[in-house]
Amino acid sequence: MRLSSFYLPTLKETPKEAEIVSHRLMLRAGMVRQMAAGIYSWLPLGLRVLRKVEAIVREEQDRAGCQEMLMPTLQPAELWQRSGRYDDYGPEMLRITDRHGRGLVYGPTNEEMLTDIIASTLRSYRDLPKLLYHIQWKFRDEVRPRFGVMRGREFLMKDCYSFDLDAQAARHSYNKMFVAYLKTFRRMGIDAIPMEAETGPIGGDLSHEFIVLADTGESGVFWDADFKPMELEGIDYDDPEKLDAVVRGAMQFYARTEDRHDPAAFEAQVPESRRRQGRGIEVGQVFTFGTKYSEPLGAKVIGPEGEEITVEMGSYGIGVSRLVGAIIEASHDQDGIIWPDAVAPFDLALINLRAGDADCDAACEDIYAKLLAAGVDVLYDDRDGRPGVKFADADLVGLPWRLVIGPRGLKEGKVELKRRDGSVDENVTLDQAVARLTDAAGG
Ligand code: P5A
Repeated sequence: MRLSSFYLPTLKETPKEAEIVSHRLMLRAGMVRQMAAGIYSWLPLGLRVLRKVEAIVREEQDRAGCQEMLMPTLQPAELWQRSGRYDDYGPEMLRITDRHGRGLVYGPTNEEMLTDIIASTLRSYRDLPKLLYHIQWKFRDEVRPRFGVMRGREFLMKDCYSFDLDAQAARHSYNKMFVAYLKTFRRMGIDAIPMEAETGPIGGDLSHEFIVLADTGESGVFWDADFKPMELEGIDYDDPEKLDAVVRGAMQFYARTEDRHDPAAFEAQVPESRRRQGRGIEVGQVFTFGTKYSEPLGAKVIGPEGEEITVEMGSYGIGVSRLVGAIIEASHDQDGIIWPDAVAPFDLALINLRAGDADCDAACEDIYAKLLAAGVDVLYDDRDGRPGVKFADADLVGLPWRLVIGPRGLKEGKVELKRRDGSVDENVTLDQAVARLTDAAGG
């Protein structure tokens, strides 16, 4: 993509309304624009990141044996009256009346809707288990939407729902999702700690939030500094014992959100030197809640002995749009974003230091074509502008690699290859640059 034609409305000024760094950087880098409180448009640069995050979430859901579907954003109010949540959900739920006077809600979550689908389609215990998910916009009329896409009113969520025959099978589904979440967040280059959490309006008795530690996070959290990231390679989702061991391994460390915090247990389990208290961003939450929805909505199957069995359920959410902000909170410096490779909007910023100079233009055009052909996603700064502006924009946008081509280096056949995180800073030949970048892009 040529920067001269790419729609990238960057801002020089720091927007006043943005209280935290990820929100400031997303606005300044031209990723999003606010349309109303907590409601955003995603501009091309932001959308590229959102789509990458979404793709990783989707791949890991599929690997864990979940099947993707798509439910609508608008739901009949009647479904929520049947589950009893129509009144319980309160003013957070946006209620709409259509031209025929029928009640609709803009879905804040989909337990009712999918349970209703299952109730009217599954007949036999042989149809279970089922793990179904979708990635769809949700609406929650938050009292105080803030921090940009972190606490939006309209936001993109991946929500998965499990349907099992008994509590043990439901626990296996919960464990599958727990491990899939650890893998998902790790692939995005962030550490998310699973913490015991309250179940809130979703309900049930067992729940974990996946927390990225950050001072700007909205959740107060307590954890054991010895918490170790788990080994996740080669885990077979069909091996219940192995999965259970991973989940138990994670749960043996004290890690809880403040609603669940138990000071006495914290002191008993964790030596003082390892006790940590701080703040974090909740990027996902998993729940298991038995028959809370299947009972009132009639999701039953016929068991092996011909008896009726109400299915056991769980639900599992990831804040897809929130993750974009959370990743920036976890990875930036004073000059801008530092994208982890897996979610970067492009792989490389190619900077032509003297656009209009015949040699610089020729070298840039040549390497741009070669890199694109090798599968490297390049944002080529071909604008006619000062080097300082180009460097500042490249730092702000934060692509993992930067290749600078200028008249002086070119005379010696050299270009400058850098990593945004500072781990590489070398003068190399054009051919070496192509080889290195092709390698890094997995080509
Ligand atoms: C689980 C899936 C649920 O709604 N039902 C379906 C369950 N869980 S949850 O914890 O309430 O939400 C799941 C994740 O969505 C993100 N999230 C938000 N992101 C941005 N703005 C918001 N206002 C917002 N509310 C929730 C969080 O990442 C949460 O973990």
